[in-house]
Amino acid sequence: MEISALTRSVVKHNHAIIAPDGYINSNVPGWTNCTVNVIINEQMGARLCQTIITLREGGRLEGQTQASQIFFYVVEGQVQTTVGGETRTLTTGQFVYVPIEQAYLFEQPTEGTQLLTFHKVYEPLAGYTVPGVLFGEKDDSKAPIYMNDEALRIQELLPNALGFDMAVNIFTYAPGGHLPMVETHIMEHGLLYLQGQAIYMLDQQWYPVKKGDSIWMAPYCQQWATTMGKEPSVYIYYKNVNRFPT
Ligand code: UGY
Ligand code: MN
Repeated sequence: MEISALTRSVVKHNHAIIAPDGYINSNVPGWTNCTVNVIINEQMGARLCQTIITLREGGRLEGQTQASQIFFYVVEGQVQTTVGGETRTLTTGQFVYVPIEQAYLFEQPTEGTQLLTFHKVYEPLAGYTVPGVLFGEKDDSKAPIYMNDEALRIQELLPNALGFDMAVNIFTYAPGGHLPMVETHIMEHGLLYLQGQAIYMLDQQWYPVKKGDSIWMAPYCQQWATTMGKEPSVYIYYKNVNRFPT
């Protein structure tokens, strides 16, 4: 029998691992017939919000973004999505980016559909227009090799353009793959493991992680990772980008 007093989750001042075993549900106005878990939020010192939403039959997310843009990614399942006058059925691996001040509707999900969201307060940049609605998908053929290492591939899901102040990337590590260096940087990350297992080093502490785990890394939280086991490890992650370092 598992011991309920143990968990792999940790919450520190500059990083957190959130494993699903500790989830407690939140009610979010306008999001109905679903379970919402707020994984990362300003309450823990972060400047982004990350949620995981599990939709039941009849599940519905209806709302209007305000100061924060929201990136919705289908981790599993299928849902009908209407944003900016366009209706599409989104399935596993597909996403929609919803800019600020934009109405959105998700409805008619298959039972158990899981969505990941990243929210960030949008910082306008003089001379650049606010991004519009964007649909897209995970596509391994669009994931170039990272830092000349055949074992590492990154797909950028959002355009690399100054109008955007957030990036969302999918990082795939083939067996044996690891980050080429310990990263020390100003950007913040929110992250969800989509596949496999790994060892993550955060602020000189070592954590075993796997599919379904989320990680928060504050600015300057030192980070390194290596995949573990015989299958690739894959995560989707958020990063704030393209703004003046105040
Ligand atoms: O883009 C990044 O900073 C990325 N290489 N970091 C990470 O995967 N922890
Ligand atoms: Mn990084």
